[in-house]
Parts: sequence; structure tokens; C-alpha cells
Amino acid sequence: MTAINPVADLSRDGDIAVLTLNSPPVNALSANVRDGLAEGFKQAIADKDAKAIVLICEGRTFIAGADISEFGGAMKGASLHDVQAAMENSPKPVVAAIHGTALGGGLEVALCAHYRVAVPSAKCGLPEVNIGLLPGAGGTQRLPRIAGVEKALEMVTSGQHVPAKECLAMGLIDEIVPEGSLRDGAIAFARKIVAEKRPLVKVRENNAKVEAARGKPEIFQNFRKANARKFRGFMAPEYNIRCIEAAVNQPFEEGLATERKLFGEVMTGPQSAAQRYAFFAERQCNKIPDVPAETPTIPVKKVGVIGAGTMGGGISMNFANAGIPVTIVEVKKDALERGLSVVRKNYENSAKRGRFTMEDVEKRMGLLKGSLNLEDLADCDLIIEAVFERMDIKKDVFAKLDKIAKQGAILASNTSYLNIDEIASATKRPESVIGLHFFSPANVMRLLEIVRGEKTTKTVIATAMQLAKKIGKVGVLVGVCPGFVGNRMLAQRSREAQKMILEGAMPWDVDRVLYDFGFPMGPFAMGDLAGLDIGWVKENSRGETLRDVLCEMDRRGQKTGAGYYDYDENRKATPSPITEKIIKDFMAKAGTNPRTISDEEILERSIFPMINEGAKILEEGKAIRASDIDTVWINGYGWPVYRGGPMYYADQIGLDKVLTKMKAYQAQMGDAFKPAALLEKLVAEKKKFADLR
Ligand code: 3H9
Repeated sequence: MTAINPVADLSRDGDIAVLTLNSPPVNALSANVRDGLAEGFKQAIADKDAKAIVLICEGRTFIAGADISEFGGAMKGASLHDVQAAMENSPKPVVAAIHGTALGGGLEVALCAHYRVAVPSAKCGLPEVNIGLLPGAGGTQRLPRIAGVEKALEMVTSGQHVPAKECLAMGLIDEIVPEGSLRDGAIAFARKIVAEKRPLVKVRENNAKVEAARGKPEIFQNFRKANARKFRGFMAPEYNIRCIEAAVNQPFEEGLATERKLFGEVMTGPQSAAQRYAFFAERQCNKIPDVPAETPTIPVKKVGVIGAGTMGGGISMNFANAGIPVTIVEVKKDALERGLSVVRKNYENSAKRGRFTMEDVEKRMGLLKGSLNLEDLADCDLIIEAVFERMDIKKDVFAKLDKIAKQGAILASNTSYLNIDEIASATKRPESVIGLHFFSPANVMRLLEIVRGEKTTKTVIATAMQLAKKIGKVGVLVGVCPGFVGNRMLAQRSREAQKMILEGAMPWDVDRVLYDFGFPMGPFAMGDLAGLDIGWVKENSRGETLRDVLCEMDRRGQKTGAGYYDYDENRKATPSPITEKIIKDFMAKAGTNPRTISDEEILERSIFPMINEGAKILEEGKAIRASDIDTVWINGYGWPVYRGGPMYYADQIGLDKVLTKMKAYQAQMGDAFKPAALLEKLVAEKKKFADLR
């Protein structure tokens, strides 16, 4: 074995050279790795006794892409394009041996090998689009030459990780070798290639599939049309599509040049910078200063969920999906049965959409056990309460759980607002109590706010963070305060939205501005979707607020066909003259003269108070860092990822601008706009939220 450099080794197994990369955590193509590849291939090609070359990686994965942290700075080390050329032009066969994930630049390297083998658990993909980029090392030109144009379009615009079996079917992988035997399997495959004198396949030369799509611009038009909603606001999907168009319409080298040019444009643009920031922000959330990575965790082998409503059912699905058995407790039999049948229906719908098989549906349902008896939770390692959002009810449940749950079990509340410490005080083990705030629909939304109580132990926190990852959530640790991070900031936006429609803006004006900013919907459309009667009690309603009046008229949102908006039978919304009249009556009663509120004001009043609240959250230590707040907003509230989150956005537009505007609104409209001390301080020091590390 020869060490090429600290991250690459070259060895020989008989007549096969094996170039091994070992650059944790994910063998990303940093300068060192590119140098190792360049020198390694040079030596392997020069080795007269080597008849073929296998490229393989140590650790958890094959190359997972370019080193994202290198972007934006000066590039050092060997050029990736030179490495690829050396591989492709090698006079002896090059075989890429894939385990884990071959992603982005990693797959682009593998596509320059003459053959690819993989273990069954391996996945391949070009996920650059998720960080606002496109594959810049030939991926958009080579992939359609193997997978065909339609599949390539789908892969580059979704970033999906395609399982080995599917890759084999489309020819992206040439052979699957047994799990755990990648090295031996790849060497044996290389020997076979040599023995059979198989050709040195250069993907760039396979033109049949791209030629088949030439002269058919409708392929691209239809694809754009079908995905217009999904791609709205994003730059990168369109740029990826243009590259695939180039693969079809231009010769290979020209296509490469187009790809390189378009890569440069997205790379230097603001969207990719924001999306790369969001990528690292999400991973940063796992780093909790006083809970080190080696903190022991509690094995969670069985989960209990109290409440089989929408929330409880959705929460349970997450665990069943991860293979963890769940006991769901309800008070009434019919509620339990209804809850379980909703879960089954959700699963069956996923199966119908091809996400998994009917067999998987049964497997998951088999992990869910319904019960009417709280005592059935006695052997659970984690119990999550998802009952009605009222402190007395929650405390009652926790007092009971305290008597039933086994020693060491984690007792969690799914409250979205209430004080975890007060809930914990109903037990004799507040150290085991934590908040696990799932977002609706809980089986879909990625965010999990993990709420740390005053006495919650580090072990319980570490377990919750680890579990979040296991069930595919982004766990963000937050502190106890009303509404935690997300809902506390949202309350600012809701207040201003309600105020603005009583000053002259209509609900659809506010919604349009926020939709155009990039949110999937504005606050009023969202209210209609959730139901305006959440927390509304008919008996107590006195027609004092707009919501009271709407609910009293049975305009309770989409489910009743009307709310702020009118809805047709397909739930398509149109601005409602009835709502407009109610609003105008309210204003007349209050003696308010409607004024025109500019789009700029709508946006600033919606977003700046949220940023200000975020600053207070940081001041009070309720979030560890500004990027955690951004992660909450991107994953739980539909903040457009290409704008990086509210705190990142504030840094980009300038905190001085936010402060100046907050002061101006404060002078006009009062202390709802009072700037946070931290905002003032950062501006005085000419710093950003990102500087608070
Ligand atoms: C590209 O390739 C462009 C080319 O087309 C053009 C070239 C000219 N770079 O996610 P995890 C770190 S663009 C740097 O928790 P998992 C990550 O920050 C790239 N660092 O693990 C974390 O660090 P830490 C296209 C990276 O097992 C650690 O690795 N490729 C990179 O849950 C573990 O990450 C992608 O977009 C990177 N590329 O998931 C793939 N990747 O421990 C992005 C990871 O300090 N990566 N890190 O927090 C992923 O999707 C996942 O990390 C992966 C592993 C699935 C690989």
C-alpha cells in the first residue's frame, strides 16, 4: 500500500490497482481528495503490472460531492476536470466501487469511470439543485446519455437519491455486488472486464438517448409546465433544465461549456449562497454546546403516544416508519378506531402513489397498537402526549404518567405553546420531561422543536436529538417561552396581518405579498386551511373580532367552503365580497379611514417584527444561534429556503435597515415595533446575526 497523500492510498490486488480515498466524514472532493485522485490515477496508469483500476472509498460513503464549504473561496489543488479526463482517457479500465451515496461531484467522478459497481444499499444522485446549484462537472451531460432525458430531468431537478437497484435497471450501475463485499466484488468485476476484453466505455460517446430527444422541445415545455408550482421562485431547477436541453441540442464539449457557464451563474448568485447556508445551518443544529456528541443516550425501542387525533396519528406514523413499535392511547373506542383508520388511509394513499408497497402498509400498521388504557404505556421508553392544548389537561396527563411510566422513560409533550416546566412540575421526575413539538401534518413536516425544560437532563436532550434524525426530522433545540421559537415569531406576523386588514389592506393583498416573497401561502389562506374555529368557542363569541363574525356566519375556512376567501368545489379560493364588507363595516364602526398600504409596508410589517422577536429569542438564550431560528422557519413555516431564513435575510438586507424601519414604525404605531436591545447593539457594532457565534 502506498500513501498518495493523507486521504488517498494506492495498493494492488494481483493485477488490479486499488485507489482508496479516506476523507471523513463523507469523502467530499476537497483539494486534498482531488490531489489524491490526480496523483493516484497517474501512478496507477503508469503501473505496468496493473491491468485495471478500482476506485473505492473508506468510511460511511463513496464521494458525496464537491466540498460545499470550499465554494465561494479561492480553489486550491488539482482541478476536478483534469482528474475526470485522466479517468475517462485511462488506457486501462477504471471501475468505481460505490457504497453509501455517490452524490453530485461524486457521481460525476463515477460517471467518468468506464464501469460502476455498487452494493445493494448504495444510492446515486445529483442533488446540487437542493443547494441552488447544478452539477458542474459534466453530470448534466453524462446522466441523460445513460438514464435518458426524462429521467435525467427528474433527477437533476429533484435531487433524489436513486437506489442501486433502480440505477442498475437504467444502466447507471453495471453490477450489484453483495453487501459488505464491495472491494472483493469490484476487483472480481474488474478482472472479468479485463478477461473478457470489454471496451473502455466512455459515457460521453453514448449519444443515442440524447439524439432521441432532439427536435422535441415539448419534452422540456411539458416538464416545466408540470412542475411550475414546485419550482416557483427557485432559479436552480430552470438552470438544470437548460443544461439537459444543451445535452440534447449541442455536441458533448459544447454542452459541457454551457453547463460550466450556467454553473458559474448559479454559484455566484444569492439563492445558492442562501441554500448552502441553510444546508450547514441544519447540520449545525445538532451541535449543542453543553451536550457533547458523546453524551449517553437512552435506547428508544418502544414509544407511547397519547391521543389518536390528527397530531397523535401523524406522530405515531413517524416512529412506525422507522420500525419502532407504538402504542396509541385514546379515551374513547370510536376515537381510537377513527384515528387508526386515518393512519391506515394515509399509508394506503402513499402506497397508491408508489412511495411503498401494500406489504409495507401492513408492516407499519402492524407496529401500531391501539389501547384505551394509559397503563399499557408502562413499558415504553418514550411517551408523547398529544392531547388538547390546555394546561390543566396536560398536567393531569403527566401526573398520571408519572405513576405509570417506567423509571428512566422520557415523558414528552407535543405542546406548541405551553410552559414545559409547569407541565413537568406535575411529575416527580422533571428531569425526564421534554417538549417535542411536531408540526402538522406531523408525518410530513420536517421540523421538530425540541424544548428543553429547566431540569431536562443532557441524556434526555441527546436522545431526543438523535431520535429526530432517526425519524427523518430536523431537530432544533429551543428554550421554554410562550410559543417557543416558531410560534413566538409567527405571533408577530399574525398580529400585524390582522392590524393591516383593519387599516385598509385586504386579506388577499397581504397574502399576495407573502406568496410573492416565496411563502407557500399567506397568513389568511393559511388560517382558512387550518380552520378559523381553532380555539374559537361559539358560546363565548360576541362578534367582537373579525374571526368571531366569520365563524358565527359559519365561514370557518376551507372545510365550510368559506372563510376569509370564498371557495369553489375544488377548494379554489377567490377574494370574498362578503369578507370585504365585514372588514369595511368594522373599520367604519371604529371610525378608521381606509388607507392604501403599499406592498413594501405589508412585507416589512410582516417580517421585521419577526426578525426583531428572533433577536429577543437570541438575547434570552431561547435559541442557541441565529441559524437555528432560520432552520425552524425553513422547515416548519415555509420560509423560502432560497432566502435563507429570517435572520439570514435580515443580515443580507442589512440590520441597520431593519432597525431604522422598526424605529419609524414604532414612532407611527407604538411599541409593538420597539427594537430589541440585541438589534440595536449589533447595528451599533456594525455586526450581523451570523457574527454571534
Ligand atoms: C457538487 O457536488 C457540485 C459539483 O457538481 C460541481 C463541482 C465542480 N461538502 O448530512 P450529514 C458534512 S455540490 C462538505 O449529517 P448524513 C456535513 O456538513 C455537492 N461537507 O450526514 C456534516 O458535517 P458535520 C453535492 C459535507 O449521513 C457531515 O458531512 N452533494 C458535504 O446524514 C455529515 O453530514 C451534496 O449536496 C459536502 N458535500 O448524510 C450532498 N456533505 O458533521 C450533501 C456532507 O461537521 N450531503 N458534509 O456537521 C448530504 O446530502 C449528506 O451529508 C449525506 C450524508 C447524504 C452525504
